[in-house]
Amino acid sequence: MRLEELLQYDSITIQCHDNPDADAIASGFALYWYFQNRGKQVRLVYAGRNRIQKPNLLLMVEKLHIPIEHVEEKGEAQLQAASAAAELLITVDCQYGAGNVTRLPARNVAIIDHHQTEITDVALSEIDPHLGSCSTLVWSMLRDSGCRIEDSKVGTALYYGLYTDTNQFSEIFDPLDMDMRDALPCEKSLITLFRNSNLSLQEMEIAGVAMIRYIYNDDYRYAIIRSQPCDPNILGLISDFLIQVAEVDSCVVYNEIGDGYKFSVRSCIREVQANELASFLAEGIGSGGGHREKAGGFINRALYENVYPTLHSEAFFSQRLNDYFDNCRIIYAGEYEIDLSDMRRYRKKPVHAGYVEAAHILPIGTPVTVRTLEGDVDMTVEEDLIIMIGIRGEVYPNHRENFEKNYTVTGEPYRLSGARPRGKSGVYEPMIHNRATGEVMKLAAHAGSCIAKGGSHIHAKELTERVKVFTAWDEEKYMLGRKGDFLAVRCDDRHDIYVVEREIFFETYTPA
Ligand SMILES: [Mn+2]
Repeated sequence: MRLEELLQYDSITIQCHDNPDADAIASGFALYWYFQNRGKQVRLVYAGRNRIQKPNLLLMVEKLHIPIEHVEEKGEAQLQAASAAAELLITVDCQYGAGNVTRLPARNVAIIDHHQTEITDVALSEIDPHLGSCSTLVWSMLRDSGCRIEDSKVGTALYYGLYTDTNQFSEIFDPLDMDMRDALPCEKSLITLFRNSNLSLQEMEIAGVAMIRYIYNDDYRYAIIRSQPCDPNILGLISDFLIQVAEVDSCVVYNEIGDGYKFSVRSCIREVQANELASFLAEGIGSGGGHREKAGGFINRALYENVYPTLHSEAFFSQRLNDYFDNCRIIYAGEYEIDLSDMRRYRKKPVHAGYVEAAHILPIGTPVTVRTLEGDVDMTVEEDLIIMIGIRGEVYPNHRENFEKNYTVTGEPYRLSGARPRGKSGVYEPMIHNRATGEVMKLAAHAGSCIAKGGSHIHAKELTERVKVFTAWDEEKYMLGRKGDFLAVRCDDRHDIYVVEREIFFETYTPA
């Protein structure tokens, strides 16, 4: 759905979920601003028994002049008036008809949300559960409709919406979220103010009580804490505290919220990457991700109850963590003696790739970040830096000598194909950010085509379990292999061990 489609209506009511949080308020506020600037009659409302009372939200509303109104449930007439007069009702950060939002009467309905899709019968819907915040979704819709956010009040609101929904950005993982964080005009002093009015005394007590009871596994040195219902930021607070305990190498802190479980993950050992553990915990029943040390996620109640109808949540998290540690082999490639007896020989096919000679597009010494669906890759432009774009749009640095040995330049322009689609918004194209100037360019637009010379031989076998490989060239970060992926080792270097994703493997290698 595009925002322009909603311009056919002249009077519009925007509704946040009940007990609105910063993300819902920010999303609603940005839409309010958009429609008001286009001459529409707009209202921004929320319903439910409780008025906004968290100090940070009260400050946000006051300092950013957000015209949000509370419509009370008991005043049926008022409820009717709030939306019935409007031609269109838009629910933000929630889905019309779902349990966390009071159903207001409406002539036409639209949904803009970033939770798992729950309501499927509303045609005017934009739901993208990949995103860390609904603010990001609204921001990208505004951008797609050619609208630039120059108003720093709106910018600050959206920034704070993402900030609070991703535990102060520590649990951010989608590239669009990072794009918004970097692009918005934002009054940082206000963020500081909001951030330090985040907890009520009651919530401090909840955090304290939560820390008295924990599950600890001394084989795997993990801890789990379940907290009473509280603002999700408190999960981050508790887990930041818990991970500092000497006996704890990784931890999960979670609580129950209306439609599922929200959790934070922390790790302080290289064998467990918090983002990978978070996505493992939520696999098939939600979403999770973040950074190596800090991550988080969400588990959808309906999906959970489908898969684990009788399991209570403490048991779920313990079992899932045990499964995570039990069923995984760790390979330190530098010292690992690989057994070739059950591996087959394969040869690299002459696959197409893209390459960018970095020094041709930016001055030598420029710090750059290449942003892809898989994450950010930082590099510095050097004379011989070649940035490669693989068959799935994945990006990695190479050096001229290695490049010339392994690839033939075709002389044709490069066309990005095969990149992984990302939700409804389609493909996220790799972008190169000049960190010195803030300039952003599409990487593929500057790429030429090349073909792998092929011929290089490897031994490989299909994985029957999860494997983490610390390659010989990166001992800090592992490559994860799942069942069905391939473990590979170069024939001419028994310590050059790595993992190739199943699909990429078949596209790249052929039996020798
Ligand atoms: Mn949200």
